[in-house]
Amino acid sequence: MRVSIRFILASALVSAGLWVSTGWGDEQKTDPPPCPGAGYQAERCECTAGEKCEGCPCATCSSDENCECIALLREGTGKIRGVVKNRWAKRYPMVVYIDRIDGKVFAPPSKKGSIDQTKLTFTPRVLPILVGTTVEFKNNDSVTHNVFSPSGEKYDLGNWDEGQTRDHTFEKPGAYTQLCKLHAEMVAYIVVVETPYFAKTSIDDQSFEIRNVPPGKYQLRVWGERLKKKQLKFSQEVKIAAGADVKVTLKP
Ligand SMILES: [Cu+2]
Repeated sequence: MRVSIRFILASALVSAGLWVSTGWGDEQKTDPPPCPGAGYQAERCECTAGEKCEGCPCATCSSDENCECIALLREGTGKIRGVVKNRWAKRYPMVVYIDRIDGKVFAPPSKKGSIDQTKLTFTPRVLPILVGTTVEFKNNDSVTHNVFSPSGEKYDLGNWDEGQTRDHTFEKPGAYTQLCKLHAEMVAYIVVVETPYFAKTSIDDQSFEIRNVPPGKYQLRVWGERLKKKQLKFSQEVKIAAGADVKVTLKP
């Protein structure tokens, strides 16, 4: 049971009025107080300064970029953890996702996805999003950049200089190769999926984790920029029960 000591301790501190915020950017990081309401499980996640933490209904991030906050595993859901065994997963992140859930359409998040351009590189290289999500393309380089994609419904957002941004909303699922007409070496991939249940693999150990999956039987799929057509058709069934922590090995 991971409704951990940290949770209990934090609850006790909050109810005793002893919670002291040190600012999360301080050297001694202190967990923010958990959301009120029982049955939540504390998990770490990354988030953006000043915004609500993804997956957490009450925690707001501090002024630090990419600070950590507590995300919460929603009650009655399960977690899928695992690794992707494929040689390319050691070089490029892959996206593991629940393909689709019949009869279910998910509202896109109000929070935009983000791709930055610095040092003639798109960051991140791979961005998985839920269909309908708007992505903000930044330019934090001292040179002009362009953003276009030859994939799917195609887009060309034009050229712009440092400090400006452009938005694009992805209305159809699929993998969009993201290029810059001014710098042929620049590439990124936006992977638009039909459920919010997706994760990116780590280059270090090829692991991934998908949280807050409602109970059910699903098909897990894998996208990778170097995977061949046949490999992209790979799928593996996974069954989730409330509170489950399911471990899988995927070999596309
Ligand atoms: Cu460019």
